[in-house]
Amino acid sequence: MSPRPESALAWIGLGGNLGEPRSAMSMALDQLNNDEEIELEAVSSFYRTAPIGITDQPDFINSVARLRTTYQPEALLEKLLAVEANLGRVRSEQQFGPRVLDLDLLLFDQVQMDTARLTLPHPRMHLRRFVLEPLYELEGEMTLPGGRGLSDCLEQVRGQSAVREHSAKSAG
Ligand code: PH2
Ligand code: MG
Ligand code: MG
Repeated sequence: MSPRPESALAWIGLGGNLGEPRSAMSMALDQLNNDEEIELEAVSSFYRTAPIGITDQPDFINSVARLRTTYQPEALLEKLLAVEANLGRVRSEQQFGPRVLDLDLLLFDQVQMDTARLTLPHPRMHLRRFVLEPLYELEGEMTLPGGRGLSDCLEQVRGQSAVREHSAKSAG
């Protein structure tokens, strides 16, 4: 029997602004947790956030979750894309446009990588309050790969809107 690979911690960003994003996000978390290679450890509150990038679209609901996983980063990314597809995500959507469900791999331990398929940490996470605020709720101060402090990054994006809703547990 081969030994089980060591597990890693991964943080994912969840978002959506079409249909019922809260329920799509909750179902996505269930689907992830049902995978043998993934254990859902923590989920932030849901936040209502103004759209970044293309601003002429509905507000988003955003959240961050911490997973323990025995997947490698690329395999976890494939899993996230599969869950998005299961829950009705259509890939022809505009890059920063409206979507039912978006699952982004933000951090994978302290891994730094940049391939055609995957960049870690997520290249825009430090610019987005809708990511940093829920991440801070889960982890408090943490050092991001590369050495920047989470609260320093958060200070830079305080001008963006992020309103905390109920906790993810009660989301239906
Ligand atoms: N996602 C985008 C583009 N803009 N804005 C907010 N507030 N939340 C998002 O999740 C978001 C966005 C592309 O993934
Ligand atoms: Mg995204
Ligand atoms: Mg995405």
